[in-house]
Amino acid sequence: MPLLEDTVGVEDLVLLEPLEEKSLLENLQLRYENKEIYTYIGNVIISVNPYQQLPIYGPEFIAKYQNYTFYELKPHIYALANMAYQSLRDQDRDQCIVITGESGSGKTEASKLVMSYVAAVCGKGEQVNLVKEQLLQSNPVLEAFGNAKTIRNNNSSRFGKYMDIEFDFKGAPLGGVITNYLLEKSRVVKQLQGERNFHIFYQLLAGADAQLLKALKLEQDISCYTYLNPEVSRIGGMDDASNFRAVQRAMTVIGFSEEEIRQVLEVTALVLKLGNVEMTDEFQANGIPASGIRNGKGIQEIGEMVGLNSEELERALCSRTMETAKEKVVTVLNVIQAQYARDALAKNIYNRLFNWIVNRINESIKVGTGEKKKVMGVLDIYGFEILEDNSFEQFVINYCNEKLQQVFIELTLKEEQEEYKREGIAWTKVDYFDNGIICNLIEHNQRGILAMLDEECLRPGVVSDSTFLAKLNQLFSKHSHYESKVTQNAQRQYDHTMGLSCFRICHYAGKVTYNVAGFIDKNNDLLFRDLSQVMWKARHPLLHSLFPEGNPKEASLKRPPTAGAQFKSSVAILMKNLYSKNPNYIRCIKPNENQQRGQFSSELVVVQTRYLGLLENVRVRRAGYAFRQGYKPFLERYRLLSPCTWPYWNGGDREGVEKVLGELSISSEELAYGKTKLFIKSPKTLFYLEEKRHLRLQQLAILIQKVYRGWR
Ligand code: AOV
Ligand code: MG
Repeated sequence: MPLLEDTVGVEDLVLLEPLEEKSLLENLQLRYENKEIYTYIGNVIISVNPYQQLPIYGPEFIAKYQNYTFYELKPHIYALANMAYQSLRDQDRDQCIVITGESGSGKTEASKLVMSYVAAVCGKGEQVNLVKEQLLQSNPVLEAFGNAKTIRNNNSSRFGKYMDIEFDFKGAPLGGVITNYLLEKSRVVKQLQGERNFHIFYQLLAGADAQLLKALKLEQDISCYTYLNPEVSRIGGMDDASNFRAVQRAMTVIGFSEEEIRQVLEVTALVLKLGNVEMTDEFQANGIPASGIRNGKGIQEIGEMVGLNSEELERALCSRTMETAKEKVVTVLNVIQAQYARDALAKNIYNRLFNWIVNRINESIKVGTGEKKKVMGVLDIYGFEILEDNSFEQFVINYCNEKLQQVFIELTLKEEQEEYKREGIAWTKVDYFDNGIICNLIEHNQRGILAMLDEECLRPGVVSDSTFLAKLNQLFSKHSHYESKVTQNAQRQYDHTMGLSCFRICHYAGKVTYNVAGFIDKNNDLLFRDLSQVMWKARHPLLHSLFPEGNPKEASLKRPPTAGAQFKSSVAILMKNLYSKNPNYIRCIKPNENQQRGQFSSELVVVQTRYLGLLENVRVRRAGYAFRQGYKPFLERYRLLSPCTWPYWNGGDREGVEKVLGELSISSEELAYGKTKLFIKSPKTLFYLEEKRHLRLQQLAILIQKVYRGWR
């Protein structure tokens, strides 16, 4: 057994001596430098991004991990996937796999490794294989439309994703459901220096043949499009053209028809072309600034492609109709406003297209109701973000992470303590920081920041980002996790890093300063009705279906929920979902900022280990017991170690376990007998038991051979 041989550092941080931040980092670094990227804290797995292909994946390794239990082999994501899958299949416990970490730490790769492991070990047969293939092929499609190159990660997911994979009672996959969270749609119209738009745009231009380009009325040259940053067109190691073909193939496998694929590409092309619609004020009338469209060719082509009257489209882009119960007033927009309307439309179309794709995939992979299902959820969601300039997006992303931390605390730490209590085992209390207070600051129904933002968005009269900020300052001046210039001045703190239009939240992971500029607008997330109405009129079936509220008959004066409110309710559903399952954690760490193999920056890693709460996690785990198991399965596994319990045992499970362990040299401090479970303090003891069992199995095998030969 490869156990404990060629171990680099400690494989489970529970075994770390002395236990402190420095030794924890050194251990991770030592292991990383020896290409050991996985390390445990009990059943939590830490994964440090190797930025290179390591020869530790694939069928051979899958087969290996399939046949051993968690602690028997080197730490590996496969071991975690195996544990989760087996307990789903054999113990009927729904599982979730929560993957967190900052941008570029390896979450998406980890989620794909989990999925491919599960696909490899679960069920066989033609139908099952199709389901597996569809589930796996959803990845390239979602990545094409939802991922982009950022400064931090060449393949950064710009949306959050939760996927429930559903299994039948035997553990064969039936299908799944994907939920997506908050696509970063601002990227459609503008990218930071060194970043790209969503992959699909480049894939389409690089991969489409001349005929398709012609049909979509596209030029191949990236510099033709204002929505595409010309400075980065290619990414090293990424072949846009061949990825385009892969995406089309994947869509076909999932079940998109040829017609649907064409329509998706048409809408994608439409977004690109919309960016080139140039606004001008040469249409200024009577001295009032008014906009119009300079080069009519682009809008003409858009009109032809999606079956729209281009004059109507132009009108919708350049003017706004205000409707009251009695009358309609049309105002012309100035150039800035018209550009804003155009960009809002592009972002909206793309965002809706993305949601449509997710729904379409779900339609293909969803499982009929009625069947009893076992579920494994995989969550790959944006990690905590502290950027130089933090806005509404960072605010909601960090809120989500705050909630996930709460699940982590509740489920891992609290549950740990409570289990000891339930089992009647003595427990020394470990203090930990409960971030409930921060969650509350953000999400409280009447008095939370999101509620205040909604209130400001809905309040009649003059509202702005600064009236919103003033409200927060007033309400939270004494809150221990809230700061702003105003509250600082009141306390005579002079902090030059804090701008006047900012507030700061002391998150569990660190302080983040948010600039309120744009909060109201982004939260409102309204599209002018003129635009939704004209989109609805398009003869293009897909585009038309994306704007149901454009139907004048359906048009209601009631406004849709704000972006913040929507996000909050989807996070609440997610939390409920996670709480109902048995959690498995993958904590991803990014070792350097350069996407380079072999580089381990302790300064960068320490920040992450802190906000992942790793040290605290180890402390709790150590204060208690690393391993626990019900008496019955434990006895089943180890009863062959004692002549009292092997081959026959008629007594109770717990007595049997006591008999087995009583004969081994294990210190009594290592063990605790709970009401229904046995607890073992350190993994070493478990290794020892496993080794004993392994030797005994070998002896038994030899014995059986002898008996067999004797018979012949
Ligand atoms: P993320 O999902 O955590 O970032 P990714 O999973 O996209 O990060 O990983 C970033 C890159 O690191 C990948 O494209 C790979 O090149 C490399 N990588 C990650 N894990 C592995 C691995 N196990 N083996 C080899 N290479 C790996 V973001 O989506 O930006 O938060 O929003
Ligand atoms: Mg990702």
